[in-house]
Amino acid sequence: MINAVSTLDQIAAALEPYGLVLRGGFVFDEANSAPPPIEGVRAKSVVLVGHYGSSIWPHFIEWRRYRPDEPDPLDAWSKEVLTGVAGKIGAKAVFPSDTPYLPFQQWAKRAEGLLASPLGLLIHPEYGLWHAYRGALLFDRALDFPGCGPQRYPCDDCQDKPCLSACPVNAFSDGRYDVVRCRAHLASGEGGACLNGGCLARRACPVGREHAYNAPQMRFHMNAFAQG
Ligand code: B12
Ligand code: SF4
Ligand code: SF4
Repeated sequence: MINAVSTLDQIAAALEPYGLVLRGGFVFDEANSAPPPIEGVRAKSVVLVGHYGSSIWPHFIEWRRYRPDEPDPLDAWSKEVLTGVAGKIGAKAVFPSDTPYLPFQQWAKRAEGLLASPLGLLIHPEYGLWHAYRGALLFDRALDFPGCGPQRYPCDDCQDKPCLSACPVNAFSDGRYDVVRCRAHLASGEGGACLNGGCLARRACPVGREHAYNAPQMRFHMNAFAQG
């Protein structure tokens, strides 16, 4: 195995100017098999890249000033940044919106030891529900990652589970997320609180509230989702 520390340090340094962070990684095995070969090369390791809170926002907004007409601006920004970083370190960048969908949440569980909240989003013990993935770097070699055990799972200690009762149309009532009901509410003219301030179920979670996205980022994601 190749010692990954210098590679990981290199990636972290390359991501830092964009407010992006390393979100762990692992060597593929039977439990988490590699995606099909890309350009004839099968990946051996994966490193996840994302953000906590609004760390990317000022960098993305600055970039967007010069690309006001980009149809999927956050995806386009992520692709530009990560493809550049991947080229410098001999990796291949892949993205959450690539189809067929790559199992980003399964990878993230393994890479950072997170578990899913009742909403479907992975919950982080410090940042709560306020984090996401912007891409992943695939390597054709086995990197030697520092170990990552399971993290504390905040939902175990959360008696009242306010996330499950905060949605005005009970989109999480049957143990699953009713996306049709959610989108109908957003389109009904009654969903202003969600569209402008963010999903009320997500906002009801007490964990990592101080890392909730800023207002423009909240509106951006909700409007992109509502139009999606
Ligand atoms: C399709 C999709 C959706 C669909 C369907 C989700 C679903 N039922 O699976 C819709 C459009 C509903 C959706 C909505 C949202 N999504 Co979405 N979505 C995806 C996407 C592109 C593919 C999911 C998939 O099928 N993967 C393929 C399978 C094989 O991979 P997987 O890891 O096994 O998939 C897991 C998920 O499907 C998950 N899951 C099951 N039910 C639900 C329900 C929800 C709400 C979510 C988020 C996940 C989820 O369980 C699977 C097993 O771990 C992923 C990115 C990705 N490539 O994974 C983002 C992703 C799961 N979404 C994400 C987010 C943030 C959202 C939104 C909050 C968007 C927003 N507004 O910001 C919303 C939630 C709605 C709301 N009210 O706010 C994040 C989750 C980050 C995290 N902290 O866990 C991801 C990882 C994208 C990213 N860039 O980080 N999403
Ligand atoms: S409100 Fe409680 S159960 Fe819901 S996501 Fe937050 S910690 Fe987990
Ligand atoms: S965005 Fe609003 S309607 Fe949709 S799940 Fe969240 S709280 Fe419910």
